This record gives sequence, structure tokens and C-alpha cells, in this order.
Amino acid sequence: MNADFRKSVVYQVYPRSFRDSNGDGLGDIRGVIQKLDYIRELGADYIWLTPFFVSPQNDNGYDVEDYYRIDPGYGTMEDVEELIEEGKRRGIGLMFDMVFNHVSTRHEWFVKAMEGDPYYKDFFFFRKGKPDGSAPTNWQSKFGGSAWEYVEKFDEYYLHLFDVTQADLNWENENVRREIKKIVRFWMEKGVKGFRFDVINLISKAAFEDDADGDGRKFYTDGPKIHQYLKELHDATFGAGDGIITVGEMSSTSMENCYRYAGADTGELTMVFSFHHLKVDFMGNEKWVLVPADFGKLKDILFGWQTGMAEHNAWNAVFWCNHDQPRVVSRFGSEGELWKESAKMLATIIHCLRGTPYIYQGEEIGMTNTDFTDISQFRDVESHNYYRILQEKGLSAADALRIVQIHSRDNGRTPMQWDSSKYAGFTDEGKSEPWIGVNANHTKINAAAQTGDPDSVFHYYRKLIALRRELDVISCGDIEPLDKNHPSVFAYRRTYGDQELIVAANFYGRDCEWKGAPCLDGFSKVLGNYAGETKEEDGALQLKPYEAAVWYRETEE
Ligand code: TEU
Repeated sequence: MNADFRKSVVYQVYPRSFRDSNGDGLGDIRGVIQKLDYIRELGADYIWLTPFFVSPQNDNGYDVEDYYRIDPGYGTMEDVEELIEEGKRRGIGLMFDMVFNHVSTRHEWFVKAMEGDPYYKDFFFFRKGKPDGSAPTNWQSKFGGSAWEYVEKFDEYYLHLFDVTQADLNWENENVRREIKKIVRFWMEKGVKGFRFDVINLISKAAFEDDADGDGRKFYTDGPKIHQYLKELHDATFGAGDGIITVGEMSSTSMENCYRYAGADTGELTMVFSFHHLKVDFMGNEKWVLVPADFGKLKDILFGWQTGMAEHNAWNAVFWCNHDQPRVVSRFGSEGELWKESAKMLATIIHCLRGTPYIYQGEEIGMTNTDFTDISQFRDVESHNYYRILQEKGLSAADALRIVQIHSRDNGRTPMQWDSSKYAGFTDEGKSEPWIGVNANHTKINAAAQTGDPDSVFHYYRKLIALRRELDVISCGDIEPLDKNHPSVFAYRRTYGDQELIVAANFYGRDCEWKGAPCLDGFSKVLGNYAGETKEEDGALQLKPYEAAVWYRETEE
């Protein structure tokens, strides 16, 4: 493991879909242990493992029933301890996913609250409805519908920003904060090296008022006490730990808040995930529409965050994919003939940025969106909700399905494609069916085919990781966007002392000319997705479809 988070790369494992060791159709912790050598070969320093705690799995484990026990579907505490140990032996640190904005309604705290115990009722937000009996506010759940659920026996509603079975925790209550610190310490003592905090910027609710022009997010996003709560958690837990890295998932956040969440000296978190760059194919905040990705906006947002965070000495997590996002190669690249080139191009853009790169399982082999053709093949609660909501709004079933196919979180959740066998090596053949369908393209896109092929997407990711470790300019350098308004080129310069790096990518599948390219005299190409030199003509660079390249030089002082 690299002690410096700037030089580190994190690999995200969604255990449910990674590797099923016991043939029940569900991925598990022992499956992750079996694949540690693969992750080491790739070169990642940390594994972020999404939740595997006891849970009814209504939101695949983000509805935690007990933070101290392992869901039997995923394995046992011994398995988790072995995973931490085996990771350590290979120089890989484990980062666990802490869901503290809400708990499952099956969590003991909520069960007691529902029994009427006032101590536990105050762990949540129970509120009276409006005089007409309707919900306390007009806030919408992130998964569709009202964010309030009526409880008849109290004649009150409780708040759930996500699924109705995910009740929001009241962080105003000191007892809640004490319980949370206890959980973090428990996992630190087990040897965990990092934490990812789920939607952590939603924990401080400002006021329970109607939102006249929105879904309510302005009342609970980056709320009034958020920095205070994070500092408190930092000081009482991981801040005192030995080199623990933390990343906060920041929903609809602002950069000004992230300067503090992830500032070098602010005593909150190591880094942040922000999502604005992944809304360039939405209509505003509306995800369930079909609109082409806006490349200009993508660059504006990514570069804005790069330079803004750098100016404030704050740190970004940089990424395209996670378990909530469609596959990037399908989204911004190509599933066609230039699939491989486009996957490598997208990897280049992210991995040479200033920030810690995250790779989501399967991204390193260019996995694509699902090939599902019927709503019954989808598993995600959000996809099913919106399939219904879209039809209620008047869309045909076929149009609603088309939108779900493009945006569903299940695009990132189909089984990891290890090999070309029937279930892609996710689960052993002849045992149970995988919990979610395997993409038919696993016969072509799979890890076995790529680990032995030096020209594969997998090996390209390996090289990018190695390059970050080798060149301080990637991990520590400043960043300057180049020719920001070019319609198809994504390019930037990194500088650090006497080191200089130029990164250029053609974002589209057709030839393009880059007239504003910098002079590359004295540079050498250190990586690219096409063999040989990039063509230069009359001072312009001629980039092939999806071509990406990285040039480096050291200036003599
Ligand atoms: O996600 C937070 C979140 O708001 C989104 O990424 C969400 O999935 C998207 O906006 C829906 O369109 C986190 C977890 O990553 C996600 O898997 C959980 O479902 C969610 O929190 C609730 O815990």
C-alpha cells in the first residue's frame, strides 16, 4: 500500500456482483479473497468494499440493520478478518463503506422507535403532518415519491431521503453521534485502512419546510452543522488513526463546501466524490430523460473542480464509474469497433488528473452496460420505481424501458466478467443462477482474455497506475486545462518542479485536428492507445478516433 494517498489508486468492489465462492448466486467475501491477487496484479493500493453488514438488502446493503455483524449472504466475521489480513499481506488496504445518513427500518434503533421508546424515537425524524394531514414537507425521496412515510399509531411521519425502509438518522442527537463513533472505532480496531462515507453531506438538516421550487435538497444538502459533525467524527475516530484515508460521497454538493470537507488542513476528510460531471447527460437534476452528453459541460465541470480544489489545497477523488453509475465505455465511449480505444481514452483522462483515481470493478476490462430487454431483468429498487413513475407521467412502457436501460444503476451491477464460461466465472456453472443476469458479451469482454494480452484495457490500466507511482507530476503536480473550448479534444498540462506532462484525448470516434496543441519538442510519449507517434502536421496534432496520449519531459534548470 502506498502511504501517500496522492500516489494511491482505489479499486471498488461491489461484493454482491464480484465473485460468488459458494455457488448460491450471490457474490461474497470469500469471493473477494479469491480475487485479491488479480487486484494486486492491477496495482491498486486500496479496496473500497460496499456494505456487507446485516441488511434486508432492499437497497443492496445500503439499508444497514446491524453495523457490527456480517450479512450471512456475504459470509462471516472470520471471512472479513481474513480479507483484511490477506489484503495487508499483499499491500492492499481495506476501506469500508459507512452508511450513516440512514439505517434500515429493521435496525434495532428504529424497531425500538416504532415501539414508542422516546430515547430511540429521537434517533430519527418523526414529525406531525400538515394540518390537512399531508406530509410535513413536499420533499421528494431520491428514489422517487414522498420522502415521508406515515405511521398511523403515532399519527406522525418519519423522514426517508432514500427508500421507505431507509430511515434518516437525527445527527442533532448526541447519542446518535456517539453510536456512530463507536462503529467507526470498532472497524478501525479490526485493521481497516480507510472509510467511504455514504451521502455524508446530507446528515445535517436545516429546516423542515416546503421547497417551493425544488425537491427539498436545499434544506438538507451541505447543511448548517455538517462541518462541525465531520470534524467531531474526525477527531474522535479516524483522525487519530494511523494513516487512515477517508472519502465522503457528496450528493449535489458545492465546491465551496468541498474545500472544507477535503482541505489539507481542515480536519475533516481526505477527499470527496462529487457528481456534477456525471450529470452531463441529465436535464438539470433530472436523470430519467434521454439527452446526449454535453462534452463542453463535462470539461467545464471537471476542470472547474480540478483547478478550484487545487487552489484551495483540497483533494478530489477522480472517477467515472461506481455501483450507481452506468458503465463509462457505454456512456461516453463506444461499444462498437472502437470499444477498446475508447475505454483506454477514458481511463487516460481520469488517471492523469490531480486526485486519487477510483476504478470500479469491471471498468478495468471495459465492461459495458447491461443487455437487459425486459424490466423483470432489473433488480434495483430505483429502476423499478422510475419505470412505474415514467409510465404514470404518460410515457409508453417501451419508452420508459429505454430510459431505464440507459440510466439504471444495474448497468454497473451485472456480474464481474472473469471468463467466457456460462456465468462468466462469477459463480460456478451448474450451481445457482447469478442474482442478476450476466451480460452476454462476457464471451468477448472478460478478465481471462485480457490479463494475458499486453494490449488489453486491463494492461493499459496497469500502466496508468504504474505511471502515477513513477511520476510525481501526476500525483502532486498543478493542472492547467488546454484549449478548453475545442469541440472534441480533452487536454491538460500538469507541472511539478522541472517535470511537465501533457495529456490529450480525442473524445469522439472520428479523426480530429488539434490546432492549438502545444509544441511537443523535448517531450517523449510515455503512454497512448495507438502505437507509434501521434501525427503532427503544420503544428497541429492529428488525433485518431478516441486517440489518447501522454507526453512527458523534464526541463533542465
Ligand atoms: O448513493 C447516493 C446517491 O444519492 C446516488 O448515487 C443515488 O444512487 C442516485 O442519486 C440515484 O439516482 C449512495 C449509494 O452509493 C447508493 O448505492 C445508495 O443507494 C444510496 O447512497 C443510499 O444509501
